Amino acid sequence: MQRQSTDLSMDAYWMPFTANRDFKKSPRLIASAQGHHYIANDGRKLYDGFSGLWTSGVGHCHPKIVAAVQHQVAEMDLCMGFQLGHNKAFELAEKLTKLAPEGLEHCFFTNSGSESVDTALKIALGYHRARGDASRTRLIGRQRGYHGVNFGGISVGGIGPNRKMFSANLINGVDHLPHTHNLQHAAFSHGQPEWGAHLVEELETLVTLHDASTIAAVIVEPVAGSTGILPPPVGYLERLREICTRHGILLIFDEVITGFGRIGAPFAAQRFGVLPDMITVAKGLTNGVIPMGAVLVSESIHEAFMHGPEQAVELFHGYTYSGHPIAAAAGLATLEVYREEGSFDQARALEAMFAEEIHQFDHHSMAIDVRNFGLMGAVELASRDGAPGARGLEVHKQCFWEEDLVIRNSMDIIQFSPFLNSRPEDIRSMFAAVRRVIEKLA
Ligand code: PXG
Ligand code: PLP
Repeated sequence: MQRQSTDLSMDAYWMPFTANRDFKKSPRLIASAQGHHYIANDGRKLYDGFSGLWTSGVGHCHPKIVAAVQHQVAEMDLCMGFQLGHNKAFELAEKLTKLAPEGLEHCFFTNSGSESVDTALKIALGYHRARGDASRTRLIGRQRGYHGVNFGGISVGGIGPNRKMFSANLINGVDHLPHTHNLQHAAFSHGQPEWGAHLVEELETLVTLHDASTIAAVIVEPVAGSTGILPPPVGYLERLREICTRHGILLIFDEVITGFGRIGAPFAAQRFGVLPDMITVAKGLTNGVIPMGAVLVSESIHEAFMHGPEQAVELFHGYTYSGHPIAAAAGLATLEVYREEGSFDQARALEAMFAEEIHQFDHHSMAIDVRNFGLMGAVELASRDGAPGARGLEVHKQCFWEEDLVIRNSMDIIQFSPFLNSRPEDIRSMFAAVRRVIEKLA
């Protein structure tokens, strides 16, 4: 395996979600990014099969977004965001709510998906309280759900390793629906599995157990992403909406990954025709160029807060950088690019070939499942005896060193997140490269 020579001191930087000691023995360092490629420190041009980190749908350093950021940083670097405002935050909120399904008419800005999730959970609790329904405090997530890394997000989240170190301090009164992955009934499904909608009935069981009057909200990823792509079983989200509505429980769609064209529509809510009460977003909001997230909120939730004396703050929540001018400028330019280039339709048009290509792995002896929806895809490899995750990380590394390709693994699940404006031949080459790597694996 090749090595990049570097005299960089690597000790100080504690890298996020990274095997730090392993990485620093053989660092994979990137010097620049342009369009669909990274340039590594050693000069190699690598194809980015993950669109950044699900972030950069229209490619790296899109000239229009770069120009907007360059202009904004010189014009106004920061504007105090509490009791003061600037045009671009209002314009972006307006445009986002126009893009969102009808009914989600308000927008609260954050700086990341994790902050969006914790903000949405707080708004849910505040909403019930504002309506005199303060006993509705219970939050319900789903096993294998990823909702970022803040305390609220890991509490409703369902990824064991993200929770265990903090388990005694997770927020109280949280339950989890079962996840929908099942190798026996739904392995190698194309798109949404036919099997599994019944699993949502567990919510009725939780309502019976706790009483609806104690439950504030349910949060799910419409297509679970980080855990390894779990599309919703046919009928699942529709039924989830019905149960929540019947019991006065708010439904939050965490669309940090599924938002902004990743599944061929502005939001999963539109793709599936299911209207949640709130949507959390980040990543694609600025094409990954500047950190920014948002919570899109229904008219009736927002309205519930707009009472009391007019001079009083309605929601005691906000971040120094909520609605940051540079992020807002990046967001506005990004939405403009999506519109001008027809990015969501481009993604939709690529879906069929992406599905066909990824399902070439269905008959590979090492694959135990292949899952896809929109431009989200996963090939799940059998784990090596006694070394879960080893194969997956090896695929990531071999792709980087031997195939000039960046993809991601979650344990032994190889994940793909191609650009919304990918060239079909690049998607084909990417899978061919991964196939070569897997052939060589033990
Ligand atoms: N919700 C969802 C559904 C996400 O996918 C977050 C919240 C948190 O966003 P921030 O911006 O705080 O990271 C995410 C982020 C992966 C991977 O490998 C996915 C995410 C982050 C890092 C890695 O799939 N999703
Ligand atoms: N910690 C301290 C000491 C602060 O003063 C602030 C914000 O003023 C924060 C944390 C929160 O930072 P942010 O608003 O960027 O989330």
